[in-house]
Amino acid sequence: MLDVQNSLAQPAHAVSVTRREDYAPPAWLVPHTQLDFDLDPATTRVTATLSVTRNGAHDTPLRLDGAGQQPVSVTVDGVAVNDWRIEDDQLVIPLAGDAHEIETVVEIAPERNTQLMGLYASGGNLCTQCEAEGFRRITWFPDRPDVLSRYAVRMTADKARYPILLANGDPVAQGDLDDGRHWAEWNDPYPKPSYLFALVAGDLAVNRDTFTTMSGRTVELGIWVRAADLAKTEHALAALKTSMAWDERAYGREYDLDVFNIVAVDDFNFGAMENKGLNIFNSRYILADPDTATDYDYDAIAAVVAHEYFHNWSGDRITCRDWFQLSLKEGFTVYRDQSFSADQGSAAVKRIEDVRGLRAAQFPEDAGPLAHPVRPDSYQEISNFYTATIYNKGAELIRMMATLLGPVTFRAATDLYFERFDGTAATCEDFVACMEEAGDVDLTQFRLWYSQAGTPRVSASLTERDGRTTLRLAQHVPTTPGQPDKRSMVLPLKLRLFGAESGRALTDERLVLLDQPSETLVFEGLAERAVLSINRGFSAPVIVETDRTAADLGFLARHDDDPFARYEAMQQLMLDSLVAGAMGDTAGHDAVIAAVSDTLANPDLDPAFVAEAVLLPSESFIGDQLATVDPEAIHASREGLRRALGQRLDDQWREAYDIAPEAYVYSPQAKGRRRLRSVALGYIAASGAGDAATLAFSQFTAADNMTDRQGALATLANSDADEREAALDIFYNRYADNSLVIDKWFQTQALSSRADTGAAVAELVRHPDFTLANPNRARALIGAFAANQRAFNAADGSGYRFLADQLIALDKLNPQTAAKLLPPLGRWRRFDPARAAMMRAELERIVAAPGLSKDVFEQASKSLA
Ligand code: 0A1
Ligand code: ZN
Repeated sequence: MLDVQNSLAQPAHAVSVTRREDYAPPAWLVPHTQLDFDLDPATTRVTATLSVTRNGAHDTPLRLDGAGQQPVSVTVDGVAVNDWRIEDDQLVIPLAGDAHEIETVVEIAPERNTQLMGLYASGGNLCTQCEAEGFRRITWFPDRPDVLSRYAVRMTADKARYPILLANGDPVAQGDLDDGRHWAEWNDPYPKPSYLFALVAGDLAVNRDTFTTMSGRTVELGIWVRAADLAKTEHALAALKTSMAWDERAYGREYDLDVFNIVAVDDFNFGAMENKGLNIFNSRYILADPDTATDYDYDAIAAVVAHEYFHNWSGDRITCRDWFQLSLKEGFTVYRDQSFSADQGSAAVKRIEDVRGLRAAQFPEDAGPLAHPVRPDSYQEISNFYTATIYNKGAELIRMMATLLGPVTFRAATDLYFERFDGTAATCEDFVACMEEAGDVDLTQFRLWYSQAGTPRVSASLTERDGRTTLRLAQHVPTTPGQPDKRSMVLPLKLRLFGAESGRALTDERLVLLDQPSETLVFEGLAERAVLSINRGFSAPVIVETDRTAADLGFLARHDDDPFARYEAMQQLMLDSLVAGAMGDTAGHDAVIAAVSDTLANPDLDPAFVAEAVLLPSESFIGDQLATVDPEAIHASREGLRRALGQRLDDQWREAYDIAPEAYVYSPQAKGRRRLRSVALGYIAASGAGDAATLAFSQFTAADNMTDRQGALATLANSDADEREAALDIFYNRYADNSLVIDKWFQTQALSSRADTGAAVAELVRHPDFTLANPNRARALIGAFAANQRAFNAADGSGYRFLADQLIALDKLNPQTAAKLLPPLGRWRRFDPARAAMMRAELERIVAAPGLSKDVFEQASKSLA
């Protein structure tokens, strides 16, 4: 093992930590902001005029955030001044009075902005991204979310190159200039923080529609894309209108401006951004047609469109006081978008998908070196806190409060919240206090969910004696970095007992609040031996350990009336068998095969549910159950069970696969059938059947939609068949000019279960279409590879070295995106000493890389600690 004790290199910059406890209100407010942009990709001149007012009695100077730019000029009340100074990237201006007008002029270079924060160029257009701290890269400003200002924006640009000029709020005026340039003015009447500012200048076409709000106002909707993509905006536009109507119905929230614009750009660090009245999207969450987008893409587009739209209230009208409160808007908005999606199709399948996502991303985060509370206490770089914990665990917290209050009271509580905090920058505490007040409940102990990191573990066991059935529940909250001692939390557990013989429910569903280290529940007079169904609907985001036997789990997988619990029983049955299989014991196969067979044969089940239920847990999730991850043993165990399932249930897979082909429609039913077919194809291939590659290849060529085409391609990509190369070539050539589909081509290869995937990926970074400059492309290849447990954790350390090389190269262009790729290296504690040492060595190499960003430094140094 390497000696790594004192070898942590120092970063080039001093580490500065921002702490929640240091929050102080802003010294100066900015009621009004006028921005004038003379747009040009090489040099854009930004003139900002800020009306500033002293906030309370103090004598501190005005401090405006910047990012290294030199002001061309500074004036106070129309007079040029030179008594300003620059201190720690802040422009410090002494001011005598209580209200002044400050004008600064700066020049910035959007075309050189590879970080994609601030004003940047994408696909020949200019656009902005300001959350969290991008506005300071545009102009000097108190760039913090609790400074709300009314913005008026004027843009001037070359008319031929940038015929469309958009900003927040409503268009006010526009006109032409003599020199081929034109201008437009926009005005946003709602005070907003700087992170919600946006502008777009480009050559864009629009898909327009209108929406009539519940009070009868007409809103002009527009989705702006490059002209060639216009036909791919229908689904997003429909989703937008459905979201607007849903938010009126479900939360009583009406849209508040006369226009709502969405712009799609190809280069974007995240999914999308909720800028007031001008959402900017990663094009992957807008563009769809059946030929290029999968069902998964369609669902994700609707979810992200809804998410950003819902932010208009949970984010824009009520924003966050400081970035420690990020989950106030994100957790709540994810909960809102999850509820929206659940209402559009199968709520049960949506819940299963959401929990699978939570377990894939958030549970490992909560169990590793980057674990942090939903409301963190400190950060070095806020961009690193756009995490599954803030978003997805945050959504689970809201869901638990909704469960505790019940739907009617929860709605009264959100009404209270929206009414009381409208137009302000609020805190997580404000939200909880509204829940408490409207729900007339005491959430004192519940608040620990915001402050304690780590996934609670619950153990549950049923015993029977003398006709009494006793349920023993105990909880344990693991230690996490900086939090050695944990207190017991409130865990809302829905549970029900079933008769092992009759299959009948023996009790009603109960909501048990486990708020002690352990508790005992006694059930008297049950007619037969009971089987426990617990954490139904995944009512608490916890890990439940039970002593249920394979027979009990198989029983629940067949009979539980809660679809999530039924899915969960099957998953547990599979997991137990897979974990045993990784130690060489395959005796558990039979019980899994029987339960899968019965599930496939059950005519009452929705195919979409069946597809989820019969899918084996991922290799990573199996690894999460083991003290030490053995990637090869896990892979072999999972492939072994897949093969056994494929062979033993061959007839049933073929029956599921052979359902009559239908012309493509996007509906929950059709989606479910496609999903089940593709799962069946995977099992047929896993069985080693001689015709599997032929089947996959003919599905690939005959498909009239991307779901079936990519499903077949993924199956072939895992195989050694001759058809593999042919399919990859056909796919590439067919979509060579569609970057979103080429991302799928890279990703499918990076996720392949073949033994040579590491070598293939190392080759693919040299492909002419590969670039680190586009975040989608970097994630499609590098991110997907790092998520491929077997390939990434190759015993010779080549996967670790490769990721570190790519990360160091990407950091020079785009620190935010680079930092997001780092966490797989931080999982070293979960591996054997040889792998752990190699992972640590790569983390050390990253920390020592010259000119490292603070984004990557924070992630890498915390991962080593
Ligand atoms: N608020 C956005 C997420 C987002 C955060 C940071 C960004 O900067 C690169 C972009 C988007 C959301 O929740 O959708
Ligand atoms: Zn969001």
